[in-house]
Amino acid sequence: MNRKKTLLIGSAFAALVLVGCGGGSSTSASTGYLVDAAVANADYDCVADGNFNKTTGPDGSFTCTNMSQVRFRVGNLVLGEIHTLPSDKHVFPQDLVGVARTVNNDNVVAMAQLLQSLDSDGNPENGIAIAQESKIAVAETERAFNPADLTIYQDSASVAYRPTHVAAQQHLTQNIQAVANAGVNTGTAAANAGVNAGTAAANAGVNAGNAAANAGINAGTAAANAGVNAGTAAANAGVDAGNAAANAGVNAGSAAANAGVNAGTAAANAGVNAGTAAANAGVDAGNAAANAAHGIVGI
Ligand SMILES: [Ca+2]
Repeated sequence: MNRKKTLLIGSAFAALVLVGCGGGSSTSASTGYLVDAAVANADYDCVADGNFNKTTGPDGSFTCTNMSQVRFRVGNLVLGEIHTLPSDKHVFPQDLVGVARTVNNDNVVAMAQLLQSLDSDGNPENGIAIAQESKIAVAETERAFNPADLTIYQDSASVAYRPTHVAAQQHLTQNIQAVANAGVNTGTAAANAGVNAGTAAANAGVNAGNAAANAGINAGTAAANAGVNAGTAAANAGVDAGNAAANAGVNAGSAAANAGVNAGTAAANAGVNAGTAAANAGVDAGNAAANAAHGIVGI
């Protein structure tokens, strides 16, 4: 490969600095993962970004701003390209070959066999880490991966572990299923979280509504009670005033009646006295006349 590595690495560094400075939403980087199991220290080129000679992280991660053309390599051996980042952000050999994940054709399985055999500890179950010397040895000049040349690549890289077609296919299928399950679990957890948040918001709304209704009821009750109290006080005041007026009338009437009775009694007494005096005078006059007829003069 005749890439100008120093210049290109410098370009990649400048791009990272720009991303780190938050160079705008239209240029934000995306991260995907190169997998059979996670493939660490593989090479990739963000072709659409113009950034080349990058290596995948320990988890197989790769980062480009524009995913419309990303090329994956093991040294000079080109595995393939993607032209969009899969929705689950994982790139399997099928994605590099350009077939469905359900397809395990010879090209796909041979690529899985190569990646698994390049694992530095010969145990793809714990991830695939490609040693630097294996990358350099696997192909001296740039070429496209050819499933017919699998043994040549393995011999060039002096690999110790060479999984069979069946074993490599099983390992690959298991990891595809694991990624799919992780996606389902993530989706379910997100859905549950959404439901819980919605329920909590609904409950909060109901509680707020109940509190407002109770506050309204309390205010209404307090106003009603205040009205009743005021009415009762006014009624009591009216009753008191009425009672006082009635009592005053009764007292006045009683006084007037008593005065009439007294006056009548006095007048009657005066009549009686006058009658008595007149009667007495008549008696006296009669006595005097009788006495005179009997020759009694005075007493
Ligand atoms: Ca390993």
